[in-house]
Amino acid sequence: MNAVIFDLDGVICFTDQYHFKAWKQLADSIGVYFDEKINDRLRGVSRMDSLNIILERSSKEYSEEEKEKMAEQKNTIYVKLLENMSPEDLSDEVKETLDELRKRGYKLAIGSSSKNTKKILGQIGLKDYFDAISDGTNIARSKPDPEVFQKAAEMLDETPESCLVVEDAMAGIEAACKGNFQSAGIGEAAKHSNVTYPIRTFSDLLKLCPALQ
Ligand code: B16
Ligand code: MG
Repeated sequence: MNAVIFDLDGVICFTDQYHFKAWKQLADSIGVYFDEKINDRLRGVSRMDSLNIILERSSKEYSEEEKEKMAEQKNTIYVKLLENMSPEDLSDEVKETLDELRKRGYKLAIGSSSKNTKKILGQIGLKDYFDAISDGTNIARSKPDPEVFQKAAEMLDETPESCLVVEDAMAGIEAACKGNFQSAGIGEAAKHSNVTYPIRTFSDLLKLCPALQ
């Protein structure tokens, strides 16, 4: 392994509560039921795919144009909530593990479905930290398609086989698997039947990644 590709939301930091608040506000405004359990299904899934999951509960059919508008409304609320994030939302464990992996010689990248990746990295003080950022702005297909990780590997000039993907979402482990990446699953993703390494906590990565020559 030469490189580690990290998912952002749920791995490096936690934006769940903001996604939830913003989707809830949108769902309430159109009278559609939405709860934490449905929110769990949105992990790692793109904005439009998330909206389609939420609208499964709606009796009304919406046009693509109306859906675009709703997704935009949700994003405006979400981006405003992201202003609450600061370097304090980056845990010491995550920062120290990242620094140690870099010291051990690994290239480090982000592979996130979020179109707000750069904004979030800026808020938590990691704006120029990673060697590559592949996110919702440079892909056509979202997880479980492997494209976001394939682009990250290309940016790093590495093959999928030489990269470890770190994910918290089932869709992310599926994507890693389809793309021939090794994977480390944290939280829910540790239970995926195809995960290469289930991990309990972020710093467990240090057990999987010895110093490179
Ligand atoms: P945005 P990740 C994902 O980020 C989130 O887990 C998912 O809930 C969200 O819908 C998606 O990003 C798109 O986010 O609306 O900001 O473009 O886990 O892939 O880092
Ligand atoms: Mg995630």
